Amino acid sequence: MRDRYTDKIIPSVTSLLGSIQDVGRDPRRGGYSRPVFSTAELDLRGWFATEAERRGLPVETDRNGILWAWWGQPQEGALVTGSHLDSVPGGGAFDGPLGVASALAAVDILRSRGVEPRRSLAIAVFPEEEGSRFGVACLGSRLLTGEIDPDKARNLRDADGTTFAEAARANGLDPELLGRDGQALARIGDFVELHVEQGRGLGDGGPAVAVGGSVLGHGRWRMSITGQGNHAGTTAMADRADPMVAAAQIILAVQQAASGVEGARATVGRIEPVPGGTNVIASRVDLWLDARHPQDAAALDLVDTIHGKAQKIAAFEGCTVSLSRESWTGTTDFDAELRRSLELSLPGAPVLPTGAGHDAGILAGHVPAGMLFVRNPTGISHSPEEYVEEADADAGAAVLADVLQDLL
Ligand code: HGY
Ligand code: MN
Ligand code: MN
Repeated sequence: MRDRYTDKIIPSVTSLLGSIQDVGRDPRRGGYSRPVFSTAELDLRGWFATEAERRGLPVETDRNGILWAWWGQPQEGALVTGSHLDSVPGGGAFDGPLGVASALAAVDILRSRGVEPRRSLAIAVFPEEEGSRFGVACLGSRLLTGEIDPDKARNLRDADGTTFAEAARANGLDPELLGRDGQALARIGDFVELHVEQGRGLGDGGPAVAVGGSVLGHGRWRMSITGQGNHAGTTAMADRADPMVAAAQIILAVQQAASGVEGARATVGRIEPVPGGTNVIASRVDLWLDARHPQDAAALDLVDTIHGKAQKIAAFEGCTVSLSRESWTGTTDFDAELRRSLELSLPGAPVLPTGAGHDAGILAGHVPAGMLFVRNPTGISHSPEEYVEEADADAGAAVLADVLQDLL
């Protein structure tokens, strides 16, 4: 792409993303599966370090596994941009990597303009933003800010039973050092995350980039429904306490309860019968509820309603149900002053709320944080159909460069 001020050729965001397009492809689900510390995510970390060092930005990994690429000395009050590289199972190519690639392209653009930063600039890459492996979204930024207890984080387990402490140690971190990092936090004077839009707020035509206004409150709860495991062929229908039958009714109850609350969203996207045999009546079913609402109390009330319905359904089916909260972040407005600065850099750009959680949403409770969203013509995300046109991706990087230049 050509920079509009210098007319110099800059590696396009699309070409940067093209160099990782085969990393972590998921042949079964389609799209990408890049859980934290998997081979795929480690390859992406390597790609980022190579691209950053190629630009003269030394990369360091902090005690929470966050990558920091520095233009200038690490210092308090620096300007930080970046995003994440991990994905949901079968995710798209842009959720996370677009923000990282755009940050690298923005550095190229600023260099081509001869910008000499008056304060250091860093590109940060946060681990486990999706919470796909260890269950807690934005785990890296929650650790950095102290929003999760380090012991709870250390003991999180993935589907194979590996703890986050074990995975962290296997990847060169000292699990005992996980937790709030005041020095790293002090280095963030402002944080700006560019992200693919997850929705259609930008529509067609018009500006390709919007300013983030707020992040919808969002939480995750695990429900375990316990029944009586038995043989599928020798157990009469009247003699069953089948947790799968209870789960089916509970999932329907989730959809009905959320549909009745204006602005609410509730989803069961993951269900795991135990033991999970075709000819076996399950003994237990675990399912995960994702619930969100602009008003925190409404989200929590909705979960209470769902829990009450689940208990009645389970009892009717001769089962029991337990509910435990795995993560929660209330609705967060981005820093007003930083948002105004972003709006000044993007005259006429819409200001959009987002229903998706982001590291910027966690950081916003601790440092001035803001977001930019780049048009996704499908509006679809957490799916292989997530998309960004090349011209819009390059427009996003150019706007990010403008914003960083104004803030530098
Ligand atoms: O779940 C979310 O909203 C985010 O994509 N982690
Ligand atoms: Mn994301
Ligand atoms: Mn996501």
